[in-house]
Amino acid sequence: MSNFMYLLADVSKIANDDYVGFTFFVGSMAMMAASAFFFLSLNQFDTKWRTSVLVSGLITFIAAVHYFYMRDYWDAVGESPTFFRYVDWVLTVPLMCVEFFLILRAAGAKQALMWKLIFWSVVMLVTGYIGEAVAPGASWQWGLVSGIAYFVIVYMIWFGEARKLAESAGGNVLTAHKILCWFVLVGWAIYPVGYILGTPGGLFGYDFGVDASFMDVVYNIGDAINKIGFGLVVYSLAVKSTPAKA
Ligand SMILES: *C/C=C(C)/C=C/C=C(C)/C=C/C1=C(C)CCCC1(C)C
Repeated sequence: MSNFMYLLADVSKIANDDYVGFTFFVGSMAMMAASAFFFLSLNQFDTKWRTSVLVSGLITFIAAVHYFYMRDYWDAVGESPTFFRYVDWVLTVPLMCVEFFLILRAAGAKQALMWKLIFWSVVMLVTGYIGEAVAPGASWQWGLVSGIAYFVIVYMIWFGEARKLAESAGGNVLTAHKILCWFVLVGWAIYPVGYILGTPGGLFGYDFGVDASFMDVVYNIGDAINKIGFGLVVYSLAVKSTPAKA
């Protein structure tokens, strides 16, 4: 078979029955398109909003690079690319924490707030990785620690100091902050649900018997919603906060 024929065979296989491969494929395009959109929009904003939109673009761009790689890995090895999944998250989730800091900076957010959010996000992801890949025999214990770190983040942004800053900022910043809070509470909850369903014994030892490829589909959909949607909230805040040019 020529290379071209391989390519055709590959594409039809993905389109027909390989939902993981297909969502990796669509995911990489969506992340790439979103990155181009965020990067190319930068010039239209006041300098103080540019960093926020730039970070939105970096989040989707880092994800796009991982998605291209994870798609190939899935195609070649036929296994879930768990390790690269977590490398992606450990880079992009702290950047989402940076977004909270950036939009609250004008209201007086201190870097300490950013570092606290980053710290808890790294705890959440490292312990989650251990439970999923290193010590699956103790997956619920590690998942529990990870879940506690997740709730610390939820608490800080919903009720803690981040919330207070958002309230003192008011207006568009408060609205954007609230929407981002919903992303973290509902959008991010997709991941622990995938973990519980897909890791044998993930919920206090209970086994739902769902296989790892199901988790990949769930995570791929979750990533697209969370990374692109989150970035668009920041983008629209920047649009609303930039005075229209005459
Ligand atoms: C773009 C990627 C994002 C927003 C990834 C977020 C991932 C999480 C919120 C993962 C959370 C987990 C738990 C809360 C417990 C079980 C283990 C994890 C790592 C799946």
